[in-house]
Amino acid sequence: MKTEAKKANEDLDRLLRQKWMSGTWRLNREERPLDPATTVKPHLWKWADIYDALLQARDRIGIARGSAERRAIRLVNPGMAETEMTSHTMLFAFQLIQAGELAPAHRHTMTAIRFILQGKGGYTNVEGQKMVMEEGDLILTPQWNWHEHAHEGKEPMIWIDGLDVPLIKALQVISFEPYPGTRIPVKDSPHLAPHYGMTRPVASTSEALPRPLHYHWRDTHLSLRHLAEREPHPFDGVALEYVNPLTAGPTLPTLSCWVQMLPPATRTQVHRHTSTTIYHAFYGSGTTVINGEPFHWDKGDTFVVPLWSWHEHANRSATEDAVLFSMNDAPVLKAFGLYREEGQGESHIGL
Ligand code: 1HN
Repeated sequence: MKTEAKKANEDLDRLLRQKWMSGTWRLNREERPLDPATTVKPHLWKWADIYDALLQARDRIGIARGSAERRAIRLVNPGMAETEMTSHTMLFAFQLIQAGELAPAHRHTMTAIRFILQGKGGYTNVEGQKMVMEEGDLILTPQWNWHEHAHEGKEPMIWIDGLDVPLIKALQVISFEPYPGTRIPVKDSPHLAPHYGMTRPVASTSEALPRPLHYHWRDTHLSLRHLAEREPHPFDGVALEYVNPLTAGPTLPTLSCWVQMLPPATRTQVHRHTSTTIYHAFYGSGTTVINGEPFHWDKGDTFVVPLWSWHEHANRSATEDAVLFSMNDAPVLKAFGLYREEGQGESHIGL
């Protein structure tokens, strides 16, 4: 009797399959977990390895229109070997450009951020807005904006590229277009440039909204120092989000960037949330414990904290500040009411 019923069920399953249908009674436990389950692995990349890879690429890979348009090294999450992404939603890469080189113009439906690590004299041009890169600056390339990078200095420029590639891929809306001309004209006439920082040339006839795409380290650093005079956030330390001043919302619709300082010999409390974060140690050294496993970081190291993982940070130095730059996908989760956060209110890192 039992086997007959089983056979009838199998017949039904087969019938449904043939007609491109399927019964919901087939759902298994893995598809209905109590807690979010992720394939993203916690992982740390050492700066020495990233830097060595960049130098090798500098010597071997030329950048030119139509061949390699960018010389960038991606961080591949050990849980995402097939897609070569850093998390299920984000890609983190390190780009090197030499004096005189041009990373030719294009645009795509992916959104990008750049965080500048080394060099002087490089710039990125986003829709005619030429932004000269300085260490610690954050520069945004919103989706579908024409952009190119060039370098008029001497020493190589190195920066972080952060993008929402895997998210846009999952939504199946990747579009990529090479720029039809050679260079994006720089809008430097007062009549064309919509905005100069918080001012506008009086001769300008433009009523375009300002495009706040460039966050200078000199400003960020001052804000961090001011905030450091107050009580640190229990889970995040002295932490700032780069906001979009036109919307008062996150840095970008899909990505939020943060910078956070851990004063000497301080640690944060353990918490977890449904967003994923990629951290880069801008300076200092510390330890981040992810689901009980310690990850020791020094300047330049980069690591992933997957969603719903318990984590806490500590500054390992008793005398020097530590600063982490990070990018997360929280805006996506918040937009759909999927952001959840839990705190344990304790710290396991002994100092
Ligand atoms: C891209 O357009 C840049 O414009 C860097 O510098 C890295 C990784 C994947 C897809 C597009 C850039 C990228 C990228």
